Amino acid sequence: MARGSAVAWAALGPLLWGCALGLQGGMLYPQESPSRECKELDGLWSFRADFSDNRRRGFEEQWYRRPLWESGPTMDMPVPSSFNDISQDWRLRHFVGWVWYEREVILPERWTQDLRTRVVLRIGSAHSYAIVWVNGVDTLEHEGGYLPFEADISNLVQVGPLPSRLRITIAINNTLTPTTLPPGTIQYLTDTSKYPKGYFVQNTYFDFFNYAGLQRSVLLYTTPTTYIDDITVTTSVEQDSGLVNYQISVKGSNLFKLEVRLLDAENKVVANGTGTQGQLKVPGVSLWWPYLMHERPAYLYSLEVQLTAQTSLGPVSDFYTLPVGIRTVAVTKSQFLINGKPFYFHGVNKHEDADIRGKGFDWPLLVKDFNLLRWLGANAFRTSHYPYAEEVMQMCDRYGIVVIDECPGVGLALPQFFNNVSLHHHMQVMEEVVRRDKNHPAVVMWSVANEPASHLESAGYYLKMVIAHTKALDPSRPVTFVSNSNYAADKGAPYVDVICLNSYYSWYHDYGHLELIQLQLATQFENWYKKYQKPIIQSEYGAETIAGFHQDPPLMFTEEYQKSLLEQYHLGLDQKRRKYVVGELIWNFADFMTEQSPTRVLGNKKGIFTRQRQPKSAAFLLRERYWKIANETRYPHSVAKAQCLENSPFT
Ligand code: BDP
Repeated sequence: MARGSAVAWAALGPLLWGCALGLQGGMLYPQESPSRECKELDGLWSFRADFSDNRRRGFEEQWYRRPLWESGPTMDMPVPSSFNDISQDWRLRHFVGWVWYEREVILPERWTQDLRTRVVLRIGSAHSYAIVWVNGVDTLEHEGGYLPFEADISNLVQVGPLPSRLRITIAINNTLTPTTLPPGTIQYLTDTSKYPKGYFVQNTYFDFFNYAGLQRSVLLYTTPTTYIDDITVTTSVEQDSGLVNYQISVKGSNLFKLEVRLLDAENKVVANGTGTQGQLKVPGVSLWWPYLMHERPAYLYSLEVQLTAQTSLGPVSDFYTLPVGIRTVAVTKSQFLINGKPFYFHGVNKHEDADIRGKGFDWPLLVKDFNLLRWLGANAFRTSHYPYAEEVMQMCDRYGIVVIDECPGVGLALPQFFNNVSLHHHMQVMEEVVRRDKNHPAVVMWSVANEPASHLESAGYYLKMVIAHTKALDPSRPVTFVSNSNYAADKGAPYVDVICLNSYYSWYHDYGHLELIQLQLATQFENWYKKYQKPIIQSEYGAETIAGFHQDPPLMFTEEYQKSLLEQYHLGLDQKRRKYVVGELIWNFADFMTEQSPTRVLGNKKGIFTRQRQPKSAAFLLRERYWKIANETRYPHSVAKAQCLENSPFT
């Protein structure tokens, strides 16, 4: 596709699932419907870390065979949560190896007696490698910590006289190796004058704490035995009509009928169709617009899919409803277009991170964060540096927060990490990310990595392959990775659609010299644009700031320094903003936990909010800027401005 003209991804048609390396089946978010039931297994689980020298006692003694308490002492562990900050045991906080979770559950009789019911066990995420047993039977394994996986356990629950009591055991290993994503290394320290025999440490090459455990919900859900396995939707716009292309995969039988209806936000049917694929036309469409870009942002239709099928045991029906936002995404050599209008990313980078729960999903935190994003006037974030919980993505669709969806390709810092095994795994992870998030209108771009050592030749080939694979999986969205390399040395940039750059002027070098920021930023932008002629996003910038530290004239680590650094960046960004710079994402939304080191004071403090989500002075500065930019870039201009003022209780 020639550069220079707008590349409109949405027009390229449905996803090419033939390109997948080996994923079986879809990963539709579990939902209740007339044909489906869900049973959440959140709450207290029994937990035991395997502190044995080789960390393998659990396997040697087969802890999955009997209730966990019979194998030794267990503790209560909340799910979802990281296990690290829950107890008073320092060994558990830093634990590397296998931990064991267990929970008993009683199933309703209708789940076990009706053989037209399919029972599925789904784990929202388990960081990083997981093995699952049901009643002692090896059921499921999964590698990778930030994506869901599931197994059909019907044949385990629908046998025997009293099968409805289930014991679910999950062993999780948080060790990171050169072929995991993120990668890591285990270093044995062999100097016996300093370290006991067998002493090792986990080295990571990224800047967040390697929280682990069952960090997202675990649940059981049912479908009929012939069921809607997957739905893929892409959208485009033709004059004032929206076009919704759908593709549905059905499993369990070939004898079925599919009916689809598209409903608007008032539950009025606006289009319908039949069969496994088709196109729905919506005249007078209400488009999905980002927050603050339009007077009616985040408009969602509902795609109702109804399946009726014949099975050997009689007829079954299945119902699934998918929220659909109709919008287009396109990139020119200097713009990022949503619905054909220039979109400027004014937002944040986040982490899944909070006191006590670590990376555990938490509803109050979710809603608080979205209220803060709205308050800030942020219209976008990047899922730095791994895919976030599905509930977060759903909120983005509903609130109009645009997402750059990043996979856990972070810490690819050493040459040995660019090997064939890692490449294959990385491609598979992209398949899992795309499979899970492909239908979210909020997701406008995939990011395959953060700050890989992209100056290496091997990294160039590796990134080329991962990006090409992601584009083949989803031709409907642009693809990027986030670089901190020099423009002349970077080997991955030729393959991306948008250049994303991290730079820390006056922080990691030229400490304290705020006066250099504008010059250095201008040089950065000009060099990259001259070489690649692609739109650029400043994907990270920021300064470490301890809330409550003050100094004027500004000194590093104070709130005044963070504000001044931001101001200088903003002056630099404004020089290029209407030319080819299409976004700015602050590092970071909130303070977050990292490994201990002499350069981190109880974690990374570059948040504009504290870890407890209280604003530092910079939050007010950023808020003023984001609302100002929103007022300049909104569509249609007159209506939306009034709306914005109404919506903001603080202006
Ligand atoms: C960037 C990384 C990010 C770090 C940040 C920092 O992408 O993960 O947390 O630096 O040092 O290079 O604060």
